[in-house]
Amino acid sequence: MTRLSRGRFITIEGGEGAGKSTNAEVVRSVLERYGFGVLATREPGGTPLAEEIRSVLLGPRDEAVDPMAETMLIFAARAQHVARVIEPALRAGRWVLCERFTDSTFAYQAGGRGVAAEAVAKLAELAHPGLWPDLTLYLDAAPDAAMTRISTRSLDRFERERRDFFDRVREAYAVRARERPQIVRIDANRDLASVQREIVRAVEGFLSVHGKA
Ligand code: T5A
Repeated sequence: MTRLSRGRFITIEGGEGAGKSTNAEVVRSVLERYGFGVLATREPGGTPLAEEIRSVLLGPRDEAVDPMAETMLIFAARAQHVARVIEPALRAGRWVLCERFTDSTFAYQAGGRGVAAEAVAKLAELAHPGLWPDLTLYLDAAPDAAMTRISTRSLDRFERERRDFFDRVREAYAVRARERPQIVRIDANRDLASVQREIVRAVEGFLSVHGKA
């Protein structure tokens, strides 16, 4: 097995139905082919406590959820996930592949809900000081087409939002992708085979630079 003293942290981002779960498998298989041990996880969630918070966040409810309360619940789950799962794995030299992380909070809570981006940045610094993804694959898909892909599922509290919410989420992702060179935008509107070819290219490009001790 290829072993680095500290593993690398890779995240997959994008809107609903963009293909994160489907393509996480592709990323994992490339990393394993190159000999890296991979821990695959997701947010919100990834530990028993954080999964409980996920259920609270995603379940439908009659009470309107205050955007800052929602943001703090997400960061409570994230702090637990980072402390108990992500950091120990990285320290042990494993690579962590996480579906969604703080870029989701910039997109959904800042972009979608209107929470100040500065507040999200402050909470991020408290919940995961100094930890940011080494590589983020951002699957950019037009909301209408991506929602059609998941239309046969029962929809969670976020997926029931209106179209303009998802437009704001997408715009916030676009801003984030322009600001952070670690974010690689993948056009996820194309057929799955084309998307996956580009993902393999992006991961192999990353490995050629960051896959060595
Ligand atoms: N949230 C989360 C926040 O608001 N703030 C935060 O900080 C965090 C971390 C989590 C929710 O929480 C919110 C955002 C979310 O609403 P989730 O289940 O983790 O929810 O995320 P979702 O985006 O809801 O997950 P989905 O399963 O809906 O989307 P995926 O994983 O992006 O899509 P996937 O891979 O399941 O694919 C969906 C379908 O599309 C097909 C697949 O085969 C599958 O059938 N597909 C394609 N079809 C054609 N062409 C392609 N290119 C395709 N790619 C995939």
